[in-house]
Amino acid sequence: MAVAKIKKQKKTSPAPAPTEASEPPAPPPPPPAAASHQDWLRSLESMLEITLKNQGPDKANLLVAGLIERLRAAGVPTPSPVSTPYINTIPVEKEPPYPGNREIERRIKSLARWNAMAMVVNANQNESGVGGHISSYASMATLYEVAYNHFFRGGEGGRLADLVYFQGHTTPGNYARAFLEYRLDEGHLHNFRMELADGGGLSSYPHPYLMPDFWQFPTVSMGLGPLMSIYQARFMRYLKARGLLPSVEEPRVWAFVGDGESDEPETLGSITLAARENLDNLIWVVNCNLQRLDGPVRGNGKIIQELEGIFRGAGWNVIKVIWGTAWDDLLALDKSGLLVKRMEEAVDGDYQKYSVEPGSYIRRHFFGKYPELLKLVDHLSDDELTRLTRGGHDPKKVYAAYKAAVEHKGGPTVILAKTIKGYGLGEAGEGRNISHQQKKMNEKELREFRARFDIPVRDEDVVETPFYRPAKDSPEIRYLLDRRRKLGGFVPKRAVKAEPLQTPGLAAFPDFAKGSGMAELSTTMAFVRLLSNLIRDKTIGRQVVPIIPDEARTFGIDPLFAQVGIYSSKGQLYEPVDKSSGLSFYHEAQDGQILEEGITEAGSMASFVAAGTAYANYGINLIPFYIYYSMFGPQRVGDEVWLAADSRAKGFLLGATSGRTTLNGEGLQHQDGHSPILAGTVPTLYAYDPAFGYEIAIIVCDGMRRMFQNGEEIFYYLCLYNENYLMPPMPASVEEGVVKGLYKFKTGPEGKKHKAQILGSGSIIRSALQAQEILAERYDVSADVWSATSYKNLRNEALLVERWNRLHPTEPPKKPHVRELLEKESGPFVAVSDYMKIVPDQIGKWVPGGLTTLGTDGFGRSDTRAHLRRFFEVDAEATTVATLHALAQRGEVDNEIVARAIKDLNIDPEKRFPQIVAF
Ligand SMILES: Cc1ncc(C[n+]2csc(CCOP(=O)(O)OP(=O)(O)O)c2C)c(N)n1
Ligand SMILES: [Mg+2]
Repeated sequence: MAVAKIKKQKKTSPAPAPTEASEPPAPPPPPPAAASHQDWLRSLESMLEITLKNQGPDKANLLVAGLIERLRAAGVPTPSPVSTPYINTIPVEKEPPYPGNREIERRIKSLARWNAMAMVVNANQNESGVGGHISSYASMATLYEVAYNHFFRGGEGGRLADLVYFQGHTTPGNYARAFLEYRLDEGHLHNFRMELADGGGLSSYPHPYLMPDFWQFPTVSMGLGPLMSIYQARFMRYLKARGLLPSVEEPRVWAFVGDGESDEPETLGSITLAARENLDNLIWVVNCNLQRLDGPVRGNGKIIQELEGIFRGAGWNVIKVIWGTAWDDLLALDKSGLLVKRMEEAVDGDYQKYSVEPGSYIRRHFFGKYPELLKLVDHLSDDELTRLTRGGHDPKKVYAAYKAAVEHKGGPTVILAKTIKGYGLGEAGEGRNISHQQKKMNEKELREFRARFDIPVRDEDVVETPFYRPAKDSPEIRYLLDRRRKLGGFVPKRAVKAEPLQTPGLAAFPDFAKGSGMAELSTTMAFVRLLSNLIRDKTIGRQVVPIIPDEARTFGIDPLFAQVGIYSSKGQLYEPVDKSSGLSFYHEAQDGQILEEGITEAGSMASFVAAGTAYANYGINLIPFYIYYSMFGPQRVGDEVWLAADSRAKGFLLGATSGRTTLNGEGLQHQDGHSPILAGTVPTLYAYDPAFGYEIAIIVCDGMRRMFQNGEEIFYYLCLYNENYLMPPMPASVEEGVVKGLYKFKTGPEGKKHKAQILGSGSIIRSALQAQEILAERYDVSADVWSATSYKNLRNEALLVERWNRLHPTEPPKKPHVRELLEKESGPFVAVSDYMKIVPDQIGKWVPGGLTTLGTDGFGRSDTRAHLRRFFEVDAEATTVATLHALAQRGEVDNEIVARAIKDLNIDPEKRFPQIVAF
């Protein structure tokens, strides 16, 4: 049809309408029917020339853009220009009528504005320094309200709710809305940012950990919300492709993003994925209030134009909402294109200035640049000039954009909405650089605010900034509740509906308890075997979500490619070069189970969070296993791990190729000696450093039971190594010890003169086991070797007990588990770790007689394992000497023996020490 339209237009005159400025020359004659390509080109050129001459470059631009648009509509693939004129993308004639009651919606919005402002002002009046933000929500109110009244779909009636990533510091607006919806009461609002108050309070920002029935997504660490939203929308498609999404209408993912937030690499870093994956379930709304915290986002340029170019280049559908309805008449009158030219010329710094100055300033400086433009606004008073609103404050424009966005097919949409920071705050912060920090308002400012938004608060009460909510049966509340009912219930709302899984126990994996026989393998390989067993498991196999950032071959996971396939929305359109290579060929499939994310730990972590919170967002328990290069875990994406905890994500993080000396050859950047410390900082993360296959199986089974059967909202981190050795059979009765964090693995020989205890973890337990032999054979010492699977667990338990004792001084004191365990043993305690010494040191204070620790502080080096372990002093010899020295300290062996051992074991006592900073 569109093609027919193009053909039809050939016959009509393409010349533009004459302008007042000059009479256009006669239009070129239409080319004859059989015109050649050259004739067509010439005629188009002359049309362009005429437009350029008479109407200026902007109109010429529009003309070409219009032609390209026609081609595209006719299905002809055409490259998108990266930028379009600085006007609304949706022309006024294509705007749909507004479906709601504008007047009543304005009243609701005004009340939300007032209550949001009052919440922050009150909080800071009662307790100065509590903080909160007024101005960000003030700029967002229309963007949110139109969505609340017409777009956000709730999760009632068996459907899945839209997933909305609200801008982090606009929470007062969300709370004010929930108050008007009668979901929160005044008490809650009074306790904004007073979470420890009696009866609880409201968290400063969206934190599912703190308000688990309300918030779904933490967003206030800028950049993470947008990133998460992309992977969430993609994850939804993955679930759908695998038949795991209930067959209901697909929910939409909305992300509200600050324009300043777009500076974060995480915000824009993955946008091409959204276009590549045709995520038309994803809508971003960038609130372009032109300001960030300190000042303008792009004072010398235009953030909207910059973002448009980036998003269009990445293949997104871009809808600009720049100008409010009041500008439509002016734009229609502007036949010369001069107004659009002026709009393009002014930079964001200018626009910010126009938002704080009176109409006379706008007249002089904006319109006054060209006499023709001054004429254009002759009929408007100065006051009317200030009321020429920006698109993001105009519900009609915003509605049009949202409607176009939800109807857009084939790719994600970004709405770039121009607003004013602190809108409505007047001198208290509208458009001011201090706006972001504004937390108080004086009486005059409050009165102005009240008048501007018609808030029915009495004169004498204004200074008290009382919260205001009309009665439940008032027209406003009835209207908004009715809208929410029609849209399926309240948003945001976090509801856990997932059925518990029957997770397999250790008995389901007898091979792990048996050990590896004569076969040497690494803990990574042991884990991969467990993973493929789990994937094959009849009850939970389908729930397993393996996630990997381009390292499957490094970790030996590639056989899973053929087994369950790599998820690809397009399937596999080519024959992989390694198709004939058996099990590990690169097999992409539309229902693939593996998320092979490419080289993006940030993206992989985002997928982990999406999978690990599916129990709350989609009502389905999934078991994510995200395996990555251990150095690029919390060290690289620490804030996302923190976010995972706040999101109450469940699942397993697996730091492979871990250990500072076990990963030989790779050197400083790759050798991880600190991830357990970072994992230790995350409250809901259980950190383990297992040494053997059966330990991994025990930990994973126990973790699955706790998370997916019992519903505990926790997650796990396991260090995995790539050193091959025989995996021993499981000793009797060690399961509890493995889970708690410490158990005796191998008792030393009988009949020796001295006794010692050595704790090892992960691969480096081999240093302890070899030292056990050396000590017995050469130094008459019987050392017991323990596997310390989790120092974090031991420490946390001990801290709890210690605190209980402190607070119950008259009751018999309890004993920390680690103390209870170790005080029965004799001899000094030595720990050896492939991580920094601070890892075992965590339990030092509860170890009878103290703990000697060997660890790998300092930068890694590329060399062999043996050299590295000697260098970092964590090999069998160093462990032997440390044990002898500890015995000598207790007066049990002579110092001469230690000196002799240093010599015999070829240890250079003057060698340099890898730890860098010394005092
Ligand atoms: C990662 C991170 N860095 C810094 C901050 C502190 N911060 C909070 S709001 C803000 C400015 C936000 O500007 P913008 O995104 O434009 O949002 P607006 O308030 O203007 O809507 C900053 C820097 C943060 N929350 N997260
Ligand atoms: Mg901003």
